[in-house]
Amino acid sequence: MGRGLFITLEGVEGSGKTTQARLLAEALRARGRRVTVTREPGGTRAGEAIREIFLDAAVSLNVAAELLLVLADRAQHVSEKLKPALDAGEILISDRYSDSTTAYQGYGRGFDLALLGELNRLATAGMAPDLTIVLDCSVETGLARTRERAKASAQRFDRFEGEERAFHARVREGFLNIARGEPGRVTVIDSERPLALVSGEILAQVEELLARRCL
Ligand code: T5A
Repeated sequence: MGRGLFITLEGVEGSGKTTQARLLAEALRARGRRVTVTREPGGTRAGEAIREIFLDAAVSLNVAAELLLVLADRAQHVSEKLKPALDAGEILISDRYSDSTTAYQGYGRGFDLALLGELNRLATAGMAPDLTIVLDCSVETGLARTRERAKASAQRFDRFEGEERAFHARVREGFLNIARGEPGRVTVIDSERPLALVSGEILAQVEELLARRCL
């Protein structure tokens, strides 16, 4: 069994990650590929339990506690789900991964980036994505989309959706900085545009990588 391909989708709230993860998986499956779609926080039983606490705005968490919770989620996710899927030769699509921690807990909350990098390496056991797509849209567009959805389903804001605009702006800048620092792994795609245009560009990137890797 060969190694598969690990793709992560990143970006601010409402940038379209969940929708694009689903569309990408459908397109790849239609081409006969074996695909696993997963998410962080979550993706395992432990991870879904952690997600409940992590997102609950009514639960008080300081920055270190918030960081360590999401890293615990990641450590379990890597060993229980991500690594087995990759070892089985699948295409693995994760809706958020380690760049979200750098962007949210690092750039957003101000946690020391060097120490955060070390802790992320511990949690990932060194497993880095082959391709990361940052779906980039303005904070206003992203939050308007999530607010619209929350209104339609009568949901309350989670810990992050309720944060001030400046926090989300730092998170967005964080993702763009990560992309500037690792252009070989990270591609930024403008997700203000219609869904079909965005999904077409993502699929083209993935197909190009599959061809380059002879997969
Ligand atoms: N977090 C996570 C951290 O702080 N640190 C970490 O290390 C990790 C892993 C996760 C939260 O946890 C934080 C970040 C997050 O705040 P979540 O519920 O998983 O919480 O939240 P998000 O990942 O932000 O997911 P969202 O569902 O809010 O946003 P998505 O997935 O980016 O957007 P999506 O696809 O659900 O789309 C939102 C709406 O917009 C529409 C969709 O149809 C949908 O209604 N839409 C578009 N409309 C028009 N044009 C387009 N191009 C559109 N794309 C999507």
